[in-house]
Amino acid sequence: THHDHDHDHDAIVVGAGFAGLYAIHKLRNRMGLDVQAFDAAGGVGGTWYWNRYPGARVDIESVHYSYSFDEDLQHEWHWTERFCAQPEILEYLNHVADRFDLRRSIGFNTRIDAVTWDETASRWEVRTDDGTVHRARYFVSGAGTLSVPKKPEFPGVDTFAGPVYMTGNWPHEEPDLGGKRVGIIGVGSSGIQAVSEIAKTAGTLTVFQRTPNYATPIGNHPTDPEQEAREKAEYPQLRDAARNHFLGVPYSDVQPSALAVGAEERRQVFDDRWSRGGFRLFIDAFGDILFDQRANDTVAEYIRERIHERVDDPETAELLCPRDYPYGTKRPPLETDYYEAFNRDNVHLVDVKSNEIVSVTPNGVLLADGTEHELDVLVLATGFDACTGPLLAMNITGVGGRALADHWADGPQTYLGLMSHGFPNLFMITGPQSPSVLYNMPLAIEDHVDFLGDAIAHLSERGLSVIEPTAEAEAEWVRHTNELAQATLLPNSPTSWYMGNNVPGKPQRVLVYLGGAPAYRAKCAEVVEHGYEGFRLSEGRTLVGA
Ligand code: NA7
Repeated sequence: THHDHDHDHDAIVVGAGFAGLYAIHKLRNRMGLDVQAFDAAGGVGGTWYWNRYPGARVDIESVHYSYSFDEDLQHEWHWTERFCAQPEILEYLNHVADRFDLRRSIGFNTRIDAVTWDETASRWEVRTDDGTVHRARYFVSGAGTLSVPKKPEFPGVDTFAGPVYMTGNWPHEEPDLGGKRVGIIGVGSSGIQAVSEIAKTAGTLTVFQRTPNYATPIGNHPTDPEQEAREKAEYPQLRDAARNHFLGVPYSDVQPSALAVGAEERRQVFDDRWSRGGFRLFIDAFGDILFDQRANDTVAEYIRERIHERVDDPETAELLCPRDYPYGTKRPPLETDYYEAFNRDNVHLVDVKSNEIVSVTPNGVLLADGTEHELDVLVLATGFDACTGPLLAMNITGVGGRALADHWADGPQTYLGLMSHGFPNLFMITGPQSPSVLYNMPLAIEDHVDFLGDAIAHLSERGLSVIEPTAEAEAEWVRHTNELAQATLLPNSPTSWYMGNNVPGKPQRVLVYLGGAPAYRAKCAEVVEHGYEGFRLSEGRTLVGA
C-alpha cells in the first residue's frame, strides 16, 4: 500500500471548538505528536461558531466557563460580563487558537464522512468530504454534544416563502428582523434566550410553545473590576473548588434537603439563590431537588409563583408555567427578561401542546385546529440530536466491520463515556455517559483530553499502541449510569435531551453520568491508578507499508 506521508498522522482530532482546540494543544504542543484536525466550520469556535442567534450566551460564569490549562491565559484574558455573550466567547477561542498556534493543524470547511478501523495496520482511516483519506493511530472526537440540530418533526419547512433560521446554524450576516412578523418554535435554552432579544425589534413575535420551561434569572452584569481582581488572585482555588463540585462550579451554599427546613426558611433560600442567579437555584439551594419529588415540588411551585408575578396576563402566565414534570429534568434555561417579553404588545404565546403544529406552509405555521399563523420569518429552536448524534454522524466502523450505529442501536454503550468496546484508540471527548453535559464544559473537556493524552503517553512508554475497553467494563458502566439515572427524577420528564427522548425514534437511554463530576473524576483516577483497569492495552499490528 502506498502511504502518502501528508495524510499519515499520530492523531486525528475532530472539531475546533473548546474540545478540539485543547486536544490539539495537548497532543501536538505538549506531547509532540503529529496531529491533524478537521472542522466543518469555516473557523474555530464549535458551538460558539454556529450558535450566533440573538441572545446566545453562556449559562456558567465566564470566569469559570473557560480554559484552566494555562495560568497566563486565564490571568490575562478579560471578560466584559459575568456571563458573556456568544461573540466574546468566539473571540476568546480565536485568541486561544492564535496564542497556541493551533490553526495550522486544522482543516476548515471539511466534514468527516467515514471513519474506519483498519485491522491490518491498527489505524483509523478517515475520509473527508473532499474524498481525501487520512490515517492515524488515534482518533479523537471533539465533535461536541449539541452540534447536530434535530430535524423538524413537521413537514413543509422547505415550502415556507420567507427565510427559515435555525438557532444552531444561524447566518453569519445578521438578519434584520426589524418590523417583521417572526415566529419561533421551541422554548428550550436557545428559544428562551432568542425570544428576549427578538421581541425588542420584531414587528410581531409569535412563540410556539409545546412544553413550558422552568427558566430562572441568569443575573448577568458587567464585570466588576474588584470581583475580577479577587477571582484572578484565587483562580487556582476556584478551579479546584469547581472541579470538586457536582456541576463544576465553585458554589458552596447547598443545603441537604428542602424538606428538612420550614416553609419560611426554604423561601429565604430560594429568594437568595434566585436573586444571585446562574444555576444557583438549581444546584446550590437544596441537594435533594433532583432526587426527591416532594423536594422538587417546593422549588417548582416557587418558580411558578415568580412567573405569575412577572407576567401581566394571568392566562398567559399560567400557560408559561410548567406543571407536569419536575424542575431540572429538562436542562433548566437561564434568562434575562424572558417572562417580561410576554407583557409586550408585539409578543404572542401560542400553545402547540393542546393544538399541535401540523405543518409549515408557504405563509406560516398551520395548527391542528386549522389556524394558520402568518409569518415573514421562521426561527427553529427545536433542539439537537444530543450526545450520540455528532458521533453517529461520522459513520464510524470498528473492529470486524461493526458500525457504531449497530453497537449503539439500543442507546450508547461506553466505558467512562470515553471509549467504546470494538472501537480501539477512538476517544470521545465529552462522550455520552460522561458527566460533561451536567458539568462545566471546558473543565469536563480538560479532564477528558488529559485522560486520553496520559493514556497515549502510557501506551508509548510501554511500547504499546492500542487501547480498548473490555466488553465487561463497558456493560458495567452502562448499567451503572442507568442505575444512577433511576435514582434521580430525570426519567420522569416527557421530553428531555438528557434522556434521548426529545428525538422521535431515538433509543431512550440516559446520555449523562449523574453521579456528579467529583465522583466521576475519582473513578477515572482510580482506573488509571489500577493500570487502566477495564481497558485492554496491546501492541497492535505492525504497519503495512510503513
Ligand atoms: P431544547 O432544550 O431541546 O429545546 C427544544 C425546544 O423545541 C423545546 O421547547 C421543544 O419542546 C421544542 N420542540 C421540539 N420539537 C418540537 C415540535 N415538533 N413542536 C413543537 N415544539 C418542539 O434545545 P435548545 O437548543 O433550546 O437547548 C439545547 C441545549 O443547548 C440546552 O439545553 C443547553 O445545554 C444549551 P418539547 O420540550 O420537546 O415539548
